[in-house]
Amino acid sequence: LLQQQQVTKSTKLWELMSTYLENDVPAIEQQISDHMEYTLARDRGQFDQLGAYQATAHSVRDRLLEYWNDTNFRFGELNAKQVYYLSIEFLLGRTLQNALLNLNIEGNYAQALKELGFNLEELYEQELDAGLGNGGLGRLAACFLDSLASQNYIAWGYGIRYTYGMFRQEIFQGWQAEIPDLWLKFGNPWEITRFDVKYPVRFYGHCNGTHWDGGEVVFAVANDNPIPGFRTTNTINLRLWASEPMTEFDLASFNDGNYYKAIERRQQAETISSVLYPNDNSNEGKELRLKQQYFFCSATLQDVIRRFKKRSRASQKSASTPFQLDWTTFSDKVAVQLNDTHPTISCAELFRLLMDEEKLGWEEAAVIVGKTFAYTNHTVLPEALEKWSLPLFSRVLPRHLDIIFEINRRHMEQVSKRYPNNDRILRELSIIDENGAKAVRMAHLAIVCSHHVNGVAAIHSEIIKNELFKDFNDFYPGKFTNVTNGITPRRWFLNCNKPLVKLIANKLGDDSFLLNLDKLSLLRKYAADSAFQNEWMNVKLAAKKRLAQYLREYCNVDVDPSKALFDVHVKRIHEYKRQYLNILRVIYLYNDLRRRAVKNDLSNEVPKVVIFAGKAAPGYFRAKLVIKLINSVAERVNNDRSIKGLLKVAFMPNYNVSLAEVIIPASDVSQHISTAGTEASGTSNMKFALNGGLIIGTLDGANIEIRDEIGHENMFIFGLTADKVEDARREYRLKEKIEDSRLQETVNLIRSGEFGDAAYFGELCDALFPPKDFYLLGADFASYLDASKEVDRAYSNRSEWAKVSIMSTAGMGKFTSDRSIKDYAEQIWGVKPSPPPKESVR
Ligand code: B1H
Repeated sequence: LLQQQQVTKSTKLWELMSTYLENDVPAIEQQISDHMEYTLARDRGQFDQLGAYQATAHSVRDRLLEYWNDTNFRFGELNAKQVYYLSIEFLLGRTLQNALLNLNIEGNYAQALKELGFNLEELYEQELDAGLGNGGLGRLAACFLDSLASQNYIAWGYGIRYTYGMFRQEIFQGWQAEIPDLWLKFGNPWEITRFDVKYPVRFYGHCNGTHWDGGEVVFAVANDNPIPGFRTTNTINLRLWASEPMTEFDLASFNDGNYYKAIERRQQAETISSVLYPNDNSNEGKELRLKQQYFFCSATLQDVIRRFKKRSRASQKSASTPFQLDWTTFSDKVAVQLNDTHPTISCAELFRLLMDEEKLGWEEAAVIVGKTFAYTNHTVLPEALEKWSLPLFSRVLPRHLDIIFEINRRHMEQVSKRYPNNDRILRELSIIDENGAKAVRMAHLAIVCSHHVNGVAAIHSEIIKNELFKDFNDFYPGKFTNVTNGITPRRWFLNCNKPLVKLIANKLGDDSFLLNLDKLSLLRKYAADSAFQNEWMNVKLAAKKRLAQYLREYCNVDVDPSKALFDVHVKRIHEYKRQYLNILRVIYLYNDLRRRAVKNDLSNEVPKVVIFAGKAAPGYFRAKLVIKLINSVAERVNNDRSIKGLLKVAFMPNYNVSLAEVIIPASDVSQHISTAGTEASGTSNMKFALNGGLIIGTLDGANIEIRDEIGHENMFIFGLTADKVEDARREYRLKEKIEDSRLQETVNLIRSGEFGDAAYFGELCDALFPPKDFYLLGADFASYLDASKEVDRAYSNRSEWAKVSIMSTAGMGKFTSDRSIKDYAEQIWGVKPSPPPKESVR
């Protein structure tokens, strides 16, 4: 399909293209003006902010393309093992500032735009977020791309170019409303559509042995997004596939006189890459979702194989013997990382391509598959583990179901050899779930086909090994491992908190900690230095002032940032993340304030604003109810003059990457309070602590490792530990009522209609009573209130607070995604960095 075009070699062209754009201010001005005139066709000398942003973006894109082309050329020449990171989500956020900072040209751009009459900071606000992900999983993929590029790995990302990303959240009368995300409405200057790079992908049809035919075929078209490394020219590619109808007319329909139907079919093709499924940590089992998964996996593997062949051929060019493709070298050249089970169908697809298209035998193909894939698990919540019913699967992907059956037959053979006459273990380890309606268990397929399986934080990896996949861990000793998540300090430190980065760079002598985050530990020796504490707290105050403005503008909430404690709880709304526990605490604190107000006992009270943000999956009623409750409580609390403004509550609409970049630097304390054993890792905990925010949290996910790094005394830890959770549940089920009087009082207040809508909130109240309360809010409530009180106490001592804040930042070295990527590279992929040659580092 990729038609080989006649290639013309032009020395002149090569010379012209080998010169790079200058980065001095006049050159930048000229290029921005050229793009305004020639790319955007704007009136001379008259531009609005959007036009200025777009022209600026195009000029930055030109620079990215230079590096990106050089990088791809170098990857081809090296012909070394390349990492492919497959993810159904990449939550990139905005690109302009990140690109300017990574290329180290932000200052000159600011200057050039100033000369042209614009303010670069304002132009940043014109860019719409690329919200092609739900939450932590998608943002992790984006951070990993930054670290792969910055550390000079040979790597590409692959995913889907959704026409509509994560929905925009608006709040109407306290309720969440979902609005389509038109992120492409002004075009996207950061992508390059590769009309010539497209692959056919088949669905449905019938299968005769290895011959799969009929059904419908769509094209996957490549859209490339350059990902620049930080202070390196290594610029990797994120290739996102868009679906397109096949160009041939559907002749059958056409000849039937059904022209309309033929067009309709074409539209169906576009549907595949049209919208991101907005569920975090839950699986719907929808046909279109399975098609999305296969669509991007099939296109990706066809592309990877094409590249493997091309590079193999090129590297053997000089040999005298005729070219013979050596498939046994495939896994020396290709490492595929599966970001959760969403891309797992690619294991079966590689089997299919190798056997049906390339005519390899099963054994040969199996060896290649087994050395190519590795799988990252991100959740132990049962509702999130992907299963596809057999009837659905066999209809959409008949050939793949046959392949999976054969993988499973051989796998079951191995299992019975090892555990003769053990039905329990056969059932447990089978890829096919036969308890109830039969289904394909994607995690089991991923485990069987991968050489490594990892969890995303130490405790999570232990739970996987000892509970969720215990029998697999016994069956495959050494396959399971841990790679603790990380975040990129470029976006989550330099981009979002330049004043703090500057302050630290001044103290430590340079900003090399941005590529070597362990160096932050050198800050520990200044933690008690009162002059430094002062500067530190002033940086925090400036960030809080900025957020206070947002609170006024978007939430109509007025707070004094120099007095109020900013208490932040931002993440997807989910029962296991326990925003409900937090709002129960807020209600308790409010009621307590009212009581004390009557007694004139409000002195020494720490004023605080409790800030919530996060989206609920559109079909997750209870999560939406929690949003409504938060807004109802805010309405009541913020308007009660008796408490003298000592407590404010805000729900900030439409939490996304850009809003996170404003909130995170401004947080005094943030909430990471999942029921122990449920949050695989969490990554916002790392972002807050890196920016000097204190953490109140349970011993769950990465909180545990954060505590190990920054010290127990520098965190507010509360609640049950994971090993106590099961017993606590059992105990609670036997109880007859809520025993904690403070919780009972709080529930009564909601039931009394204090916050309106008592009928709605009844459901939430009921959920706390035994034998319910699966997420153990009741069991943790008392210790949560204690921890909250301890936060207030600590905040009253400015110097003590500053010290803990500095110690938090100082302890975050481990949680850079650079370290995570290095762990993957060494433990799982077997690859090393390949820095570009010195002369190309400009
Ligand atoms: C995480 C998901 C997830 N784990 C299914 N699982 C999805 C599952 O659309 N779906 O079907 C979408 C997302 N997301 C998160 O991954 C974990 O909850 C976090 O604890 C973790 O930090 C993050 C990155 O590893």
